[in-house]
Amino acid sequence: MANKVAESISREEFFYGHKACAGCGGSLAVRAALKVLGPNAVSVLPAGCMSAVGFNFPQLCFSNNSIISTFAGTASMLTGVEAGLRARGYKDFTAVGFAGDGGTADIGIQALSGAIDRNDNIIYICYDNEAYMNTGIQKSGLTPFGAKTTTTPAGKNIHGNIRPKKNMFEIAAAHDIPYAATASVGYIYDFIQKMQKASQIQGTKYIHVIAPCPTGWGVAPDETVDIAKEVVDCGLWYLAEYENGTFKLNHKPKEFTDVSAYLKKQGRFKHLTDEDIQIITASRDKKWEFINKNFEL
Ligand SMILES: Cc1ncc(C[n+]2csc(CCOP(=O)(O)OP(=O)(O)O)c2C)c(N)n1
Ligand code: SF4
Ligand SMILES: [Mg+2]
Repeated sequence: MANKVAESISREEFFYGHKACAGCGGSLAVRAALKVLGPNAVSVLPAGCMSAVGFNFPQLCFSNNSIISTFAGTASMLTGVEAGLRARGYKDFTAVGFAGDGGTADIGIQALSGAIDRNDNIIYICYDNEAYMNTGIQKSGLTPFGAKTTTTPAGKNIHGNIRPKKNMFEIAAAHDIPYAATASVGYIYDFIQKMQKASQIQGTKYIHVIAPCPTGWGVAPDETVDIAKEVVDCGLWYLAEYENGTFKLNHKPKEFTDVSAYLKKQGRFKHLTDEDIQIITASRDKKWEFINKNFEL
């Protein structure tokens, strides 16, 4: 399965020459997604790292048509782009958005909810690096429990973020969206396949891809892909789809790898105590109880 995808993927590049940090997972997600959608993708990027590193006048680092939206307005601009091009008689294009976790789960959630409700024919990708990275690593609604950010510091009395990560994939699915999926840049073929599938479905599509940020996570640039794989293998993230009213699990690890090993290799979790790690492991197990009960394999 993997080879077929590797063979079919375009050698053309649509996102290059950008100024992302070495090892940026978000830029990997954008690059792979655009390779699937091709030159007729019209991308919308709100304020966030991918617009900051991709639009550097006079260098536009997208070779397809691309535009920056307001921070909150990714989905509403996608709606406008899709309707406008359709009204002008264009048929062969894909309106695709690339918004961060803050731009999706916090400030952009209302516009996204509206677009799903209207079932606009768009693909919305949330590249999740688990904090507001572009403005210096602040907590978002998708920052996991225990992570140290500049707004959730770690000290004697408080050990990083005290709130759990929002269930954004399930929130999108709860709208009865035609297609929603989770992914990780550590399982890039799975992501590419989901992009291909989304490009063939009519209506709103939501893909939530874990995209580590070495700068904010405190890992080396060459660890991005491994850490994005490990978060799935240790059960803190899962690869799933929602289609025709049904949740489907795409990958079930036979045995989870060590949560503690995953956490301890990242600067943002270095302060965690054994007790904190137990809390994280228990919430993983609770989540998997839900997944095993409600998701088809
Ligand atoms: C209305 C508004 N509020 C705040 C900002 C400042 N701002 C720009 S990018 C950004 C962080 C974006 O975080 P996220 O969506 O997670 O994307 P990332 O930078 O992590 O890629 C913020 C707060 C803004 N541009 N507009
Ligand atoms: S700060 Fe993080 S998300 Fe932003 S460009 Fe650098 S690696 Fe990518
Ligand atoms: Mg972010």
